[in-house]
Amino acid sequence: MTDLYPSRVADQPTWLERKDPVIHSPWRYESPLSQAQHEAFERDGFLVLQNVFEADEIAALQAEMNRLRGLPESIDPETVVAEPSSGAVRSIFAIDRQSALIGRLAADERLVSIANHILGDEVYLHQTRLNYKPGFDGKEFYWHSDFETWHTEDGMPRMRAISMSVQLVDNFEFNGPLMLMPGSHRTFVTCVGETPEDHYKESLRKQEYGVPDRDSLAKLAEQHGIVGPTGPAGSVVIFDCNTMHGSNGNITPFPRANAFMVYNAWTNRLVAPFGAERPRPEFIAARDHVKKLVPISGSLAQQVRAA
Ligand code: 6CS
Ligand code: FE
Repeated sequence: MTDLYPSRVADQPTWLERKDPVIHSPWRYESPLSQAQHEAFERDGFLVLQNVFEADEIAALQAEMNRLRGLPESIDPETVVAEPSSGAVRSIFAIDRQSALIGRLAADERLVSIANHILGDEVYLHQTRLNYKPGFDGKEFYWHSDFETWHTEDGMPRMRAISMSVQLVDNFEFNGPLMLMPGSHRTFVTCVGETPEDHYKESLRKQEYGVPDRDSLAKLAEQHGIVGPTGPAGSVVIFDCNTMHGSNGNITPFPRANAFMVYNAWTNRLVAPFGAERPRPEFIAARDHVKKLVPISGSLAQQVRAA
């Protein structure tokens, strides 16, 4: 398959035009986004939705997040990533497969219907994770395009995937919220440096490869600016797979936790990595056990009561 976005192959970074649509369906009256939201996502490469979930649903998610932070027996240790310095839990991957409630959240009609609309296809979960960004110890996520990694290391062919970050606690401007460069999704910044063997063992703690060069980041920030959407627990940040983003460390006592789901178009399923010897493991990039998501309606809190 032709590599439309070759990265980590040259010794100089380059800028490539995006070759894929941002939204793969036309806006219609019955679309799950308003016309203004549809146009905002197209223009900026991200969208923030507030008050998507009810208070009892958020409470159920927070209880589940706290339960999982204790790393119960049921959590596969391989899916847990610790903070480089303190050893505190930084992320738990494949969380939809290890928590019935997060699995239910990922399949919720309020999220999947938007993914179907933006990606113009049925969707499956490429990756899910619970990010804890603990108080005092939460380290930064340096600037990056997710697609650069998913294309180069996972074999994701086209820019036809989106991330949804459901904020599980209030996101303030000071506890390390996500920062995005609006409009950066239209430029693919290639990276230099060959992908090391088993790169994910380091990159999920602190990413060193697949990291854009400083000149490119400065130029993108100059052109597009930087925004750091904040919002109450239950807000959802939806962003395109190629929107440049990162987040600062968290030295406040307030954790910044979110449930992070990546929806990939069914027709965009992974092939062989475009820039790595071997594909990353299934818990980071779903390849073999993928299934089309059937949207589920109703309260998440019901799921807990029924369990
Ligand atoms: O490598 C990855 O797939 C993950 N790393 C980051 C920093 N964002 C995307 C994704 O969760
Ligand atoms: Fe990312």
